Amino acid sequence: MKSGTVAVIGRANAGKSTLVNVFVGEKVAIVSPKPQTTRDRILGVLNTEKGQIVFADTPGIYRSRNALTGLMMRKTENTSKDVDVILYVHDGHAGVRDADLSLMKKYAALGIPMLIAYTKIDIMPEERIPEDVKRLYEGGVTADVYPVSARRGKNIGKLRDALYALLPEREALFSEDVVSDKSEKFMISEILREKILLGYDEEIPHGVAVVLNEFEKREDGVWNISADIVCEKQNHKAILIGKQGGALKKTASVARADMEKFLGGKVFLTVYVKVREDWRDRESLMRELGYRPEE
Ligand SMILES: Nc1nc2c(ncn2[C@@H]2O[C@H](COP(=O)(O)OP(=O)(O)OP(=O)(O)O)[C@@H](O)[C@H]2O)c(=O)[nH]1
Ligand SMILES: [Mg+2]
Repeated sequence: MKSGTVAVIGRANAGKSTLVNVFVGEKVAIVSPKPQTTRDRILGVLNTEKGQIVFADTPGIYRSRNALTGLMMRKTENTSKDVDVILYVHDGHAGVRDADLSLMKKYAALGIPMLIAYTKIDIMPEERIPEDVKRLYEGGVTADVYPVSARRGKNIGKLRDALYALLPEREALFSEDVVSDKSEKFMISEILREKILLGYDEEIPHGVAVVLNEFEKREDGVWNISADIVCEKQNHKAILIGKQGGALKKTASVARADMEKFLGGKVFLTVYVKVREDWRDRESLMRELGYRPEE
């Protein structure tokens, strides 16, 4: 059977996690309209009669000077070097800039087979696609380009077949019932972070980490979950909580609904907001909050 790993790489907000979720057929990575949604490498596994593809979703390429971004970018770089195929995801709707060409050429130069997913074609004029593909080619990018829409499921099958064609004949890396390398606990904390990304202006979620202090199924089947929302500034705490706690209540209630879907049971959720001044620039705090370099 065919089996191997595919690193999903590209700029922040390009649509990588959405694409991985569509391939896997389950939500293994959270998604939001804000850049830097994904902070870890997340494996998502697809099994078909053709074989197994292990997608490695990665933090999107983003310029920002804090230590957390530095750590995220190292995770992306390390992932790109140790896979069978690179799937470079480009947001077609955003157009093609010189910086995109440089990034594509940088990853192509690693010498690993590479395909380009030119995504979000559902929200752009169709006639721009061939023009952009020509611009890529003339700009020195020779990888095959697959126009897709993860949101509409367009051309996903074609891209999947092209990926299989590049994978070696090999035994499966994961057993068939595995969809992700991340734990339920990780996904639960990510669900809460996703709702914060969706519910607040950019500067707030970028400085938020979620830590679960309690994650336990009671005898009556109800999940007891208690989470700290850790932010980096005192005034962010006030915004997160909102007037009479309204904003936090709303966030927790949307998060709880999604957690219940994910766990398939009732959830009792308690959230607290804490401040760890500028944690994104302090290695020891980053570690404490779960952001560590890979071993
Ligand atoms: N219209 C449209 N929107 C899309 C498509 N794919 C993703 N999006 C949207 O684009 C935004 C970013 O998607 P993500 O999947 O989080 O992007 P990402 O590349 O993983 O972003 P980072 O993790 O921040 O690097 C979200 O609002 C998605 O809903 C698509 O095919 N069509
Ligand atoms: Mg992502």
